[in-house]
Amino acid sequence: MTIVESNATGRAVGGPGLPQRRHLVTEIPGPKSRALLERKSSAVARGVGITLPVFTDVAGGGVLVDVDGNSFIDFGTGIAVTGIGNAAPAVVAAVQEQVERFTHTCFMITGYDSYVGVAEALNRLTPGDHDKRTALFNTGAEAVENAVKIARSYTGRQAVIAFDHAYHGRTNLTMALTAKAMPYKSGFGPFAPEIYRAPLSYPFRDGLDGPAAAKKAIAVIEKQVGASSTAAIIIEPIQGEGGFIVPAPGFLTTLQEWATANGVVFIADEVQTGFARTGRMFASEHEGLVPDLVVTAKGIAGGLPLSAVTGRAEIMDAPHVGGLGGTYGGNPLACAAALAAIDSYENDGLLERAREIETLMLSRLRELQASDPRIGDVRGRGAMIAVEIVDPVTGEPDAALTSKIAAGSHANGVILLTCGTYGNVIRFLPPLSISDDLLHDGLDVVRQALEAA
Ligand code: PLZ
Repeated sequence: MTIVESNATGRAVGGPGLPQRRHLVTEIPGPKSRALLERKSSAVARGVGITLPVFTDVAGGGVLVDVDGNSFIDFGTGIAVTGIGNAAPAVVAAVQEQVERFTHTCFMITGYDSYVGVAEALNRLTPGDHDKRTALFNTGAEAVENAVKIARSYTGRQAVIAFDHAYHGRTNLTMALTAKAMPYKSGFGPFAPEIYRAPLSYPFRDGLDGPAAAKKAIAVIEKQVGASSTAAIIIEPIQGEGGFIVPAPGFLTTLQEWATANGVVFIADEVQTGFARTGRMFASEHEGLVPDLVVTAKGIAGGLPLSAVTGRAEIMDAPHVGGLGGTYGGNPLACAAALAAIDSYENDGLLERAREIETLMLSRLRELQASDPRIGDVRGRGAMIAVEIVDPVTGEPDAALTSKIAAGSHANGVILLTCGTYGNVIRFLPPLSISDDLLHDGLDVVRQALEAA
């Protein structure tokens, strides 16, 4: 049985050349993964969890092959990262070319053109045609922290408004912005001050239209914080970890109008929603939203660690020279990867592909919902789709059933992630390089797991 490709040296290679099929050859986890799991538990801190008990050999297209030779359908993309496909050939080539020239200089010491190129691309692609600037970092959380620094520097104000169900990271400031205690915050306080939380639009649960939900949030901000103390509002245009919650139309734009009228910086956290994931380059575009600052990461570099803050030149340029940076921010390998990935998002029909995936997945999942009342809601955009699992009688979240569906899917060769404040949302984040056949096969596995649960 050979299911992995190899190169001239006999080393396994990933990418789209891998056989695109779900194929299990051992029990899950297989013997090699079990041995690695044992080493993990004696070598790696237990706080670093693992969703599927398997270790990766190669990945590409729409599959991931583990060290025992089991081929999984990838509905996770490493949490919305490898949108253009794992080991995408253009990214591999760009990184290989760069790694032989130089691996690092620190952009704050001596520059290189790929950093500037990524900044130019983000300035061009993020919503709005105003004058923009970009700064590069390593992770989503680090970019969020910097967006807050920049907004505070620009406004001279301190308070930051985040929302119910928000996820912005695991560093100290971003833990404070993140809404969910377990597993992200419990025991890790005290948290950064001057963070306040406003209610979110959650159409499935609050029944409010967008402007009405925004009015509620604005009332909280005005009464509990005060507009004149508020530096920024930060929000995910579609919430990721919080449950793939698409706010009601008009929620985001009403908030933004209020922010603009009150000198408050509007920050869109597009870390999970960015780069064609939702069928647009950025999810803000679905509502014509033009954020003051846009935070990006994940999909930006095809799997290499890179993040960015992009926004209005006058806001971005508020911090003093030397006020922003970091040793690795905008690392040359990550920038080379990003230029290749961005080119692919723009020129390989990936926006259209994301919309096709949306159509296929929504219709299959709504069909399932029609015959199974445990699916309370089907929602999402592009290749960012979710189902909310509920008790059919009470409508209460059913986290236990959700875990069973995920476990049943894992055991049958589908990488499937859950999310949500109540742990009752199954989320689908397939790569845009996946075939329709694999989407259908993966959805069949999920349906069977739901029926069996
Ligand atoms: N903002 C909207 O989705 C990362 C993290 C999962 P980092 N989401 C997945 C986990 O359990 O750690 C994320 C996000 C949004 C910020 C972040 C943070 O990005 O690159 O993980 O720091």
